Amino acid sequence: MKLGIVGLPNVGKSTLFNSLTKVGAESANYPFCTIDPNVGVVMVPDERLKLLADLYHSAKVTPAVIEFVDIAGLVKGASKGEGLGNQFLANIREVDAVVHVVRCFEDPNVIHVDGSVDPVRDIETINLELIFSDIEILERRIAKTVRGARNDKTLAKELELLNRLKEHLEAGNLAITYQTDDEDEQKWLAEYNLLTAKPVIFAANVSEDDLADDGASNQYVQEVREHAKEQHSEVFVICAQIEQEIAELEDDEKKMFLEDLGLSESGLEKLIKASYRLLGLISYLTAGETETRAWTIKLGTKAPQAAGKIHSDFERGFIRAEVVNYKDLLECGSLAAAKDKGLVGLEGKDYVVKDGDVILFRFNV
Ligand SMILES: Nc1nc2c(ncn2[C@@H]2O[C@H](COP(=O)(O)OP(=O)(O)O)[C@@H](O)[C@H]2O)c(=O)[nH]1
Ligand SMILES: [Mg+2]
Repeated sequence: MKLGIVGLPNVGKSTLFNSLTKVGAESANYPFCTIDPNVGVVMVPDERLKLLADLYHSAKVTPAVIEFVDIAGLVKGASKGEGLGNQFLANIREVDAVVHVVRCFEDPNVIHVDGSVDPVRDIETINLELIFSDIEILERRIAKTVRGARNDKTLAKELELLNRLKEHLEAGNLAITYQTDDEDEQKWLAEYNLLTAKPVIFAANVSEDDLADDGASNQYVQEVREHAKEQHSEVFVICAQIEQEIAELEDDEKKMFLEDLGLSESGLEKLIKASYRLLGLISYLTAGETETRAWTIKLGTKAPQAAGKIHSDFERGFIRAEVVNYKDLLECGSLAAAKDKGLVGLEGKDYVVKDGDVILFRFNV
């Protein structure tokens, strides 16, 4: 999974990015791999892994990971620019979801590019650039389709969609709010890979004082929440500056620090949970002496496809899955004890994998 961090300059994107990737640096299995300075890999915090690893005395623990990209340079007019601006937009095209950082903190020392704090105006500025960029893509596609559409029913249908989508965007709407039940249309929409069709999570960057009540007393945050509802997005409240301080701490210090602030989890944890929800993701687990590991799948994935995440042979040669909920396994103390109690299911190829399933796949190739 790849998340792109976007927003106007000076809203706290890099501060957030740095705090996220610093946390990643602590992982032994995924050392902070700097693919380039703006890309970082972060492990998904998952307390179930440690418990299972203790049970199995696992030599290795491998969490699921998320890749973050700090996408700078989105400003008014970015979609018009020949060079750089468009390059930034191209970076967004590659991500699964967008984390849109908006400034909800007052600080006279940090300049705002538009002179004042106004998160909804900022969101609209960025959205407009994304919309312009999408319209350009649609126009190019229309130009390619128009000739063939005269003699080809499928192309004619696609052209209708393209024109309807273009109107939708020209009216200031995002592609994600374009609703269709038509399977062809859904397929084409996925192909176009429009920026405004991507799921968005807003990160409302507040000052430290606004953290404890989750931004409830911050008027800007309320405005962002209203706006997010309209565009089917989630909001989470962070203080990027504090997040950076938290990232420097050891685990037990971290807990105390968060408690002092009246928080139960760090911004990173909130962000990862929000992205899992938004993208409809869950994790199943594999556990053993060699390795205990979390695997990310889409909600609704069946056993063979889930097995395919580990290795294509597991999917191809899938026979069955031995499945036990991690809590049951921990309570029983061993797989054998869980079996005795009838808590281990033998599941076939139609089994839909659940969050927290510990699975042993049987396969034959
Ligand atoms: N007061 C305050 N300043 C912040 C916060 N987050 C970031 N900043 C400051 O705002 C400036 C711009 O932050 P940066 O992360 O570089 O913004 P970017 O341009 O969006 O990447 C820096 O001086 C940060 O220290 C915050 O939560 N509160
Ligand atoms: Mg930056």
